[in-house]
Amino acid sequence: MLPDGIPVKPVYTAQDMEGLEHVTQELPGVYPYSRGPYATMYTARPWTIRQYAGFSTAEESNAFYKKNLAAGGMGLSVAFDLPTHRGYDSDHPRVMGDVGMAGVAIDSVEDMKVLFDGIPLDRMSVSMTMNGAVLPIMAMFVVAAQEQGVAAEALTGTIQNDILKEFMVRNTYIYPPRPSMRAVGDVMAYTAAHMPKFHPISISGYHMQEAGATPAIELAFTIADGLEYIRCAKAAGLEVDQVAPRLSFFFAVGLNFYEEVAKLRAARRLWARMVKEKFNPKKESSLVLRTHCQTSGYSLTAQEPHNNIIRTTIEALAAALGGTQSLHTNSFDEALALPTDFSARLARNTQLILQEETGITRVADPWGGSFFMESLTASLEAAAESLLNEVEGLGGMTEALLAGLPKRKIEECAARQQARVDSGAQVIVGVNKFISQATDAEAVPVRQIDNSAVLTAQLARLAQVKASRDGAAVAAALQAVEAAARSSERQPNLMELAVQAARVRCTVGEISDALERAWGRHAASTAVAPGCYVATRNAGAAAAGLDADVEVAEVESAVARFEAITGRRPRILIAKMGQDGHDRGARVLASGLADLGFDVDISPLFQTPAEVTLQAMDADVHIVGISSQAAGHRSLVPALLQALREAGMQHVLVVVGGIIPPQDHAELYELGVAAIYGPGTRIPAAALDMIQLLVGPEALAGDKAAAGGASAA
Ligand code: MLC
Ligand code: 5AD
Repeated sequence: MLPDGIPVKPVYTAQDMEGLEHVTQELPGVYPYSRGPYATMYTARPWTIRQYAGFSTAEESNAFYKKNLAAGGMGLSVAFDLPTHRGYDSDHPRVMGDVGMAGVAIDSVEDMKVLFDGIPLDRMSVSMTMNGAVLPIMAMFVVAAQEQGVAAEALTGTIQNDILKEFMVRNTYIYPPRPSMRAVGDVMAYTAAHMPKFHPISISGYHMQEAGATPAIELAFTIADGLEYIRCAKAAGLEVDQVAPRLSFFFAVGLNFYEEVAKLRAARRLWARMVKEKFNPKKESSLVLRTHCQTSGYSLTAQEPHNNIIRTTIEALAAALGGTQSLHTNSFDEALALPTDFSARLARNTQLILQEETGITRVADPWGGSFFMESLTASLEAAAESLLNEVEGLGGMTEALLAGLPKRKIEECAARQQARVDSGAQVIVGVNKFISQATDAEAVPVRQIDNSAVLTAQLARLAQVKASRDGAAVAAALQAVEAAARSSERQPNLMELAVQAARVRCTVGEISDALERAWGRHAASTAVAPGCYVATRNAGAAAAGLDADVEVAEVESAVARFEAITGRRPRILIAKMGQDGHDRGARVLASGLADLGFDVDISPLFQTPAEVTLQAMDADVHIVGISSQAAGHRSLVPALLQALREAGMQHVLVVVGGIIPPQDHAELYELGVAAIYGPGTRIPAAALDMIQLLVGPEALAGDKAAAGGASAA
């Protein structure tokens, strides 16, 4: 049985093709494109090796890009830092810990020019992963190119500009959904008018799978998003044929090999059918789904990190056999830190070896006509279509989002998946089976970013930009952006105004603030999906003939004993600090611990240490659990410990989870962190460990030692 409930049989025959006879007639490059968007596929041109990268300053990222291109990379893909994503300049007090950490810091056109210095933008296609601050960043790209002598018309590439999935899973939104969709539409209208070779959106399922979605759910919600963006383009005044040929997609490719191949085949067919049915375009190219893929970050482990090279290779093969147009392969040190030069080279070479040494590029859609693959493709398509219809029935994805449907479905999947991994029903080699005593993780050197040096460099350039620009022109440009955002007319186009603002050296923060004055900032709900974790564990136990899951029962009795000793159940505040919006871990932990009997509070996203301290005091918690996925822990955790001490809350147990390189553990423990729970930690093990840290071993007395133990997990 696949995670989507699709059964898999040991053998497939011609009987499984009943009702599917028509698909045996399909050809690559021909409607409905299941077999690929191009007739010749990789026989004419292999997929683009496009490695997502960015860190520190524009200078350092530029040097990294040039090295990558010289060594076989075929396109660029920019990772911006979190302050930039969220519309803050590097000097904003909320973001100091995040500048340059998870991507490159960009404050103005001057940074953008350095980022692309010496890179021929008329020939090199550039992907920019930007959603929240899409208007200023896209505008700065256009202006930087113009000032390097390349007209907007000549630019090739892709801007992610997919805000719907930000509200679902990725969390780098700034404004509420409806005005955010207006910005998306204005970018599409601008590129349709001025940048005919550019893809104005990358409709992304990737982050849904990373957040827990099964392949069918990823497929359904991504196609539903795509339909919504065509409606959004129409609202911005475009015809379907002016936008659909340049829409682009982005999927995750995880380790479920057959299902991932089938997903890409089903995606093309479902999209072609839906667009034809709902919008009836005249151009054939409006029906063709072209996609980028990225191997799954979630599938990679901190334990025995070199195993990740193998996982990524298998995922990359699935993406290629599924017919992707462009691919990023993750680096093996993914679960520890950002890629080093060495790990990035291996990741890129994985694709070069697939393209140059294996011969897989010689045949278009080699799976075509396979009894199993065609049947699986049809099953996935049907599963996705039924969920897609549910979304359409609610009035499309914006309405479904506001009703909370997609987020809830994805979080339920994530909790169930965690329960299956924790119980061992889903095997992860080196994590819950074949655990090695080797200490490879400690031996892997990781990229450390000197945040204070990046910050100093950014502040200096910002000051220089602000000192040398025309203050009146800046004020007028920002005023125009704000006035247009406030107006209910859709003219002038916000991208046109953002370009003018970028040209006179308004910063990312200033343009974003002008929009925020008109639109406000979005705050997400903190409610989590309860019940799935323990229900899945107990269902697994029942299938094995047991009354209940033994480990779950063990934690529940430890919680009861804790309550008998202290008069309260263990209460934890799970908090996210800085601009790191990766909240799958935090939310799964919250729902799992709540199922196990803890009292759980969850902080809003993007908190400062002082805000977390206040919430911890208000809720009078025993534990603060910090989840950090974007390298902010080195500055934010010490600041939190300090703030707790100053508030007289030093008795509170502080535990940290997420992506914490082993090199940083000693320092965090020395500062007073009680425990670090890395990727792969089983929730019951962490629960027992925290109870024991709070009241000593007596709360666990009578139970056998916690299976696994948190530190080994
Ligand atoms: C290619 N071409 C062919 C062909 N193969 N023509 C005929 N026959 C064939 N067999 C032509 C295409 O038509 C096109 O020309 C040109 O060659 C380039 O091919 P492509 O297939 O369009 O590839 P590419 O330019 O690489 O574009 C791929 C894409 C694009 C359409 C998927 O949107 C893209 O590159 N996306 C990348 C997105 C990305 O990197 N995102 C990172 C997210 S990371 P023409 O003339 O038609 O253009 C992230 C992580 C996080 O999100 O959360 O932070
Ligand atoms: N450089 C390289 N890869 C990155 N990723 C995220 N940020 C960067 C970066 N700055 C990758 C990781 C992550 C996925 C979302 O993108 O693989 O899992």
